[in-house]
Amino acid sequence: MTPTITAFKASPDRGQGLARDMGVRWALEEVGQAYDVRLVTFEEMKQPAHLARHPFGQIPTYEEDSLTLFESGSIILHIAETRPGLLPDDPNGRARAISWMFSALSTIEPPILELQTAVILENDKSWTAERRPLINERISTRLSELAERLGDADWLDGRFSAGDLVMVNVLRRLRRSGLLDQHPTILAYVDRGEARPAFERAFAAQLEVFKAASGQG
Ligand code: GTB
Repeated sequence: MTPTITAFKASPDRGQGLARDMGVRWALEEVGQAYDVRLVTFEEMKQPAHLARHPFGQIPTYEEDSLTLFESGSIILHIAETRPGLLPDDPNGRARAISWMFSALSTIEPPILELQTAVILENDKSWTAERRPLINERISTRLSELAERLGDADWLDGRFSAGDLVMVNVLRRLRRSGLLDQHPTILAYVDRGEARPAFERAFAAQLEVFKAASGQG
């Protein structure tokens, strides 16, 4: 059965591919798996039909045969484990690629989310201006450490893997902050990820949804 994912009917990111369906689309494109998309409104996401798919009423979800998954990281891991192309064959390389997926989501992403919360949700609060340098510093430390490990390699551990896919997808969120510009190695790494044909197809697909929703299609 063709898998079905869920995505925003009208994404608040205005087609920039920053919502979490982007990584899932990208993974599906990398492995050459066709997919259907069920578009949901914010209201529909909180209705019983969607809550049965996702306990927290969010996107993305993934349905295939009798399996329903939520959490973009677990969905990408499932895609990578069930189709060739995103995880190495040797068990140790596979385990290391999965480590990079986890580190993207649990070590690199948290301070990036802090920044997004400060900028988008708490910009009017008195503490935001004071906190911004602290948050930027936390992010920059992680970027320096990541750059040190990446060195002059194209990808984190040999060939492109699900670890790179999740990492690049997390780092993309920093583009507007200007923080990537201070870390040219990481900026080039993100550029490399975004230049992959599978990324471009996934990006174009989510942009089409936004254009259709905003009458630009
Ligand atoms: N940990 C979960 C995962 O990785 O799947 C997080 C899922 C999540 O945060 N989903 C968001 C959602 O459904 C959409 S992606 N939110 C609705 C809700 O919680 O009620 C997060 C997102 C939203 C908007 C932008 N943007 O506008 O730039 C970027 C990212």
